[in-house]
Amino acid sequence: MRSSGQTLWFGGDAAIDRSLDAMTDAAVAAAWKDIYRPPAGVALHPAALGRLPTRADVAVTARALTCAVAAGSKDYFVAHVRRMAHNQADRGAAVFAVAAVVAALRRFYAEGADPTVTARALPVLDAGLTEAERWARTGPDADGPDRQSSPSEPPLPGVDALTDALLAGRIASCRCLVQSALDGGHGCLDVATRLIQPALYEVGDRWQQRRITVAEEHGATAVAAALLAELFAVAPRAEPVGRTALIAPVIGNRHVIGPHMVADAFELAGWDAHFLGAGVTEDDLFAEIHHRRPDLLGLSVSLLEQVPMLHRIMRRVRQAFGTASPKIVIGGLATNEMQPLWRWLGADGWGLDAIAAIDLEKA
Ligand code: B12
Repeated sequence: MRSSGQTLWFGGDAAIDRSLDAMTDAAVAAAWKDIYRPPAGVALHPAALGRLPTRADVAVTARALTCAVAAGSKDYFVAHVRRMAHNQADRGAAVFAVAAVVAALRRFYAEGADPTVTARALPVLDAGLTEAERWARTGPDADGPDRQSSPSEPPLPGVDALTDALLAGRIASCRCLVQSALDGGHGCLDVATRLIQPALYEVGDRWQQRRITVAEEHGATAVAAALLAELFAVAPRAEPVGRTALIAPVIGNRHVIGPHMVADAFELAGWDAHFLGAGVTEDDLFAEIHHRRPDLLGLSVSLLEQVPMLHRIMRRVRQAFGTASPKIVIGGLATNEMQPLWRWLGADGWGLDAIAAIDLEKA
């Protein structure tokens, strides 16, 4: 894991946050126009177009900038730029595209923004631009993004066999593999995190490498969800601890198995745990927090582009509840691939997986 000092240089100012939020759409439109404005009389060659950034790249980076400024963390924006450059390299696109996006955003904020916003945004953009230009000169470095996608404990034997059985939709074989791990003395949480989770990661890798179809991936996921439901239904529960946890994927995150597993882990540990599925609106999430008044709010992000929404919810919760705010713990693949993120965003904790999430609360 890369270590990086936390850079917090302003304490959060709601008015500036609002101006920044309001400017994001204008920044995307201006930066997009800027990148695609060829010099007079020059038409962009179609081959160049495929290597240039997409509007989605611009929007994701503009939102990451807003989030970084609101969180007061240059480090988060630099890490975002690095991740974007890796993504560009992975999809065979030009790495200089990331520098082009950051430079276009910088021109917008330098020229168009109100002075207070400019003063906050430019140092963040400059740090990101330095990183993006370094990448454009040298190409991707070998170490890649922070990544620890395996569980906090080593995977159990049988991951490959389970992956194949999940993909073939053979639920009876899957049950046998789960049962033999349980018979081997492993608890339900261990089996979920160290057997079923790595099998799902393997499914994701095969899908990314186009070795399986989307339909196979969806089928495998459905079988895994059924296995997890069976597993947790019979798992022994600790005595009630009198604490409430509310666990939710952030708005826009459709990956629900991981946070559901975390909610189940809290339930087994004696918590009154509630899980909100995908598709919940921001208002519904807030209504649920008001209703349940949880001691702990666990938020899950799977993709890089979901991080700004995570931070927005964290800020809103703290503004709304002040000192009565629940403890906010974050997790999910995106946080595992950018491990200092929870500190940069000012969360109260982070868990690599369901086992680590529970340990965090025991500490
Ligand atoms: C199944 C799946 C889907 C399903 C999800 C269905 C469902 N019911 O959940 C569907 C089809 C919807 C889907 C969609 C997409 N997916 Co998808 N998906 C997966 C897959 C194969 C498995 C996800 C999973 O369940 N993992 C197992 C769980 C248990 O692991 P986990 O989520 O990491 O959770 C653990 C920890 O992270 C942690 N944790 C999680 N949340 C929290 C919260 C707290 C508070 C704490 C403390 C801890 C914690 O604890 C959990 C349990 O131990 C992954 C592969 C992978 N590596 O995960 C890809 C993957 C995540 N998907 C990916 C992509 C690209 C997408 C799409 C963009 C594809 C597309 N082009 O449409 C969309 C985006 C949808 C969206 N808006 O969110 C990529 C992400 C790449 C990246 N790093 O950015 C992956 C990694 C696949 C890959 N290898 O490329 N996906």
